[in-house]
Amino acid sequence: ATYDLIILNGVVVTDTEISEADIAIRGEKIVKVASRGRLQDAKAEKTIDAMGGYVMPGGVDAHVHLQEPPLFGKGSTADNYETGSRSAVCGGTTTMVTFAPQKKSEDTLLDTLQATHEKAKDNCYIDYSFHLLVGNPSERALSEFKTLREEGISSLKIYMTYAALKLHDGQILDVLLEARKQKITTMIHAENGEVIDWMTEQLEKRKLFAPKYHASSHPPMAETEATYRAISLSEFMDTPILIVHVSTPAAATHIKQAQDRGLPIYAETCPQYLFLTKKDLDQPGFEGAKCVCSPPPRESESDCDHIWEGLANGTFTILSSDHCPFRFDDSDMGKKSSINDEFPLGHFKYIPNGCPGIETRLALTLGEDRLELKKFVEVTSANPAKLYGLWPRKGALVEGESDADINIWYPPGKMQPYELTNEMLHHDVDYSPFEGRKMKQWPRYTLLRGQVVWDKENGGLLGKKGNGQFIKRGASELAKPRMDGEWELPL
Ligand code: DUC
Ligand code: ZN
Ligand code: ZN
Ligand code: ZN
Repeated sequence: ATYDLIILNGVVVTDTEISEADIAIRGEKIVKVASRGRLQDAKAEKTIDAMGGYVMPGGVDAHVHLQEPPLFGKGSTADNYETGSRSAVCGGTTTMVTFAPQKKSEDTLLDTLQATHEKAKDNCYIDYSFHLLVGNPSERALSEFKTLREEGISSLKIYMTYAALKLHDGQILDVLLEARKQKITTMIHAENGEVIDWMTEQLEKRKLFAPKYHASSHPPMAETEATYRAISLSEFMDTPILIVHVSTPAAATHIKQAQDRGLPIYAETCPQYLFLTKKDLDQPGFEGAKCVCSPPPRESESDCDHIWEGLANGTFTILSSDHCPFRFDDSDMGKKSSINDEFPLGHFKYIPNGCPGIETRLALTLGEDRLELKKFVEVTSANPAKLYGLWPRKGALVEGESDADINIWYPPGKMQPYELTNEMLHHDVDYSPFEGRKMKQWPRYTLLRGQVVWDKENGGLLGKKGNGQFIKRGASELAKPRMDGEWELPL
């Protein structure tokens, strides 16, 4: 046969085009995208009839926490590389970029990278790479950025909050300067840690410990201020940044204004800021702990509307899950590790921060019918690939260049609307913050480098752990300094 697999009768959607087209795959690659009918008589080992469903590049989730030690409150992440990537593939995500976390007490990044490779190796259902999480930008760590690039790592993340990770502004400048030299994209968690600590003390004085006070302890101002500070530091150093998990309309406005001035400021948001609000934290008993993440779900649906608008108008470059899973009913490692003798109903400040969402990101967002289809592909697949140096191998359907990582969705209206339950999901977590949501979509088939790894109606998960490969990444396609040459100290 000429081809290994052809996909007929789909509506092919990329970030730039929608067309009635058929796709031919040979080995691991897309070799032909042809207008309807032209592949009808082609010889192929196997044919999939997409029946008018959307055919899109596989999801790229560029913000995933797996197998991390306690960093964000008590407790460690529930999913390891196996269960996290299994959950990903069952929801149509074929590439993930997880964090390789360096602690404050560690001097080197290369050991961190090595240790994270060991966690992932032979365990992943999907392709993967790492962002280095820089907890200690020591001279040694900074001098290793060059080697990181040679190892295929072209991005890192830093924090402006969390005792275990927080960098002060001078350290952020150190990181930005070296990142600029090495063409590394810097992701920033922008919340003002001192404001959070101060608010936490005020709440404690008033004996307010319930999960909902997590939101009070992380006021929008803490995010807005830190976002503007991050933008200022980035502009000063003329180096691109990506602000992760933006939740606040005022922060989005600062980002938009910086972008309109031509600054290389990129931003990410996540489904929790599209679908959850403070109400989800304000549940009877300890239930609200399920939705404790940072930044927290915000005040009202109008905040969510603003975040949707930011996706539509390009303020947000990417939509990631920030999958950071903790089990709910687990008093050692999970949300309930924040319950103790002193705080029998829990204390918000000890609740590990994070929600699972790697499997629900695509279907939840697509099913909402609120984003144009090309925009959906752009923010969930094409842009994360472009931003982090994976494009056009990932996030695209380019003949001869793109891996055959593909989602085939149900034709619009074909799926009976249903309610999401945690039982449907494949993570190692005992809840979903999106339990009970009305869903209209799910991937019918998912392909990873030409192999059907998910077939919803025939066996479900068909992929195997170990199918996923580490992907070496190059420089960002999007994030570049405005000026060429070395940064000059302004005198
Ligand atoms: N926010 C979370 O909710 N979890 C992990 C880290 C973070 O910044
Ligand atoms: Zn703190
Ligand atoms: Zn973060
Ligand atoms: Zn995160």
